[in-house]
Amino acid sequence: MSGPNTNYDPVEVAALDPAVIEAAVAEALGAIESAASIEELKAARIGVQGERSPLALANREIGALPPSARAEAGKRVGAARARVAAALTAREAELERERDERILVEERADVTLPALRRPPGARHPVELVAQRLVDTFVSMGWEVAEGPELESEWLNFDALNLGPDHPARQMQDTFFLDPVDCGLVLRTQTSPVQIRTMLERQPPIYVVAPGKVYRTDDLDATHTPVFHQIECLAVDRGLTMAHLRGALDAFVRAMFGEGTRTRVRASYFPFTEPSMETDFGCFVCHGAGTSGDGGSCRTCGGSGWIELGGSGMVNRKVLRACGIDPEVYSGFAFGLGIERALMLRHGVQGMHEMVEGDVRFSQQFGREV
Ligand code: FA5
Repeated sequence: MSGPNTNYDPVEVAALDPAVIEAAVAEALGAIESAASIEELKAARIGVQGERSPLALANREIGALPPSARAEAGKRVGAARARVAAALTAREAELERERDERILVEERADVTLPALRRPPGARHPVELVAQRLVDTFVSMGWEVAEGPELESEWLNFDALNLGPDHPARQMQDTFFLDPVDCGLVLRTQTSPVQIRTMLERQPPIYVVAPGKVYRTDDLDATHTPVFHQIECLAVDRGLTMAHLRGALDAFVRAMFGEGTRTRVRASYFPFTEPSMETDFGCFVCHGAGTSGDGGSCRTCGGSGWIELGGSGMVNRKVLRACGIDPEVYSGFAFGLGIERALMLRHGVQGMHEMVEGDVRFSQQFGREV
């Protein structure tokens, strides 16, 4: 910057020459206009407004002018800088608008595109119905008991009073483990959980045991080689057949509703005495036993009834074998097929649908049965 000089002629200061200032403004406006992005405009701003820009340098020269000349020079430089500043602001707004429009186009979300969401999973309806059965008993104060699927032959048969010659022990019913004399089977029923429970606990006993069981049955409308049962066992003072009927009725009502047709008939199980079988009315032929073409109903085999489960008063021999005095305590037990319960509750026409694993079958039930 030049020093103060009273004889100074502003016209002779090149930086303040109106033509030079006009040229600096024109150059600045050109640089601003040609900035094609906000980043380029930032770089241009340093060149036209920064400390070393022509107009900033001209501004510094004003202080060296005689006082009489400063006002006019100041106005000229100020006006020039204001034009440049206004052009910067306008170009900046323009570039920001362009950028926003571009982002809106580039980042547009197509809300009509099909969603890639995975459908939520759900448990198999057999599991759901088992849970509902368990809940029915738990709500009456019963506890849940468990046993292994690979069971000792002794617990699956002998302890339940199924002697070595009982037909259920034959190879056609039971999956034995190799070698056959290893004493292990895939359990054919949940009844061994009765024995496990009575060996572990003292009466009063009220337990419910759901689980998977295995038999060498062929797959047909009402049978599958792998199925589920739910076992209920009560041992207490003074329990009678009336309590058993009451528990069965409460269970059937809670599970299938008031109008369900069931019947009990005398039966035989070595571990209960007396024993009963509970059947429900066939939901395909509605008890008629015949199909539409006049033949016998394939679902119930023509009887009009489908077996739901067995039951009875716990055999005194079984109580004694488990260390429970039958003179003091009595007990009742029942074991029901869960797939059959699902058939009855939801009118499922055959066992195939339940075991084939087609997700369309399960989807009909959702998360609750
Ligand atoms: C028993 O398994 C006895 N443990 C039940 C029991 C428990 C009796 C407690 C007395 C006291 P059963 O073999 O009848 O009984 O089988 C019980 C139920 O399992 C049958 O009524 C039926 O609903 C179901 N079930 C039997 N076999 C199959 C199969 N292959 N597929 C599907 N469900 C079956």
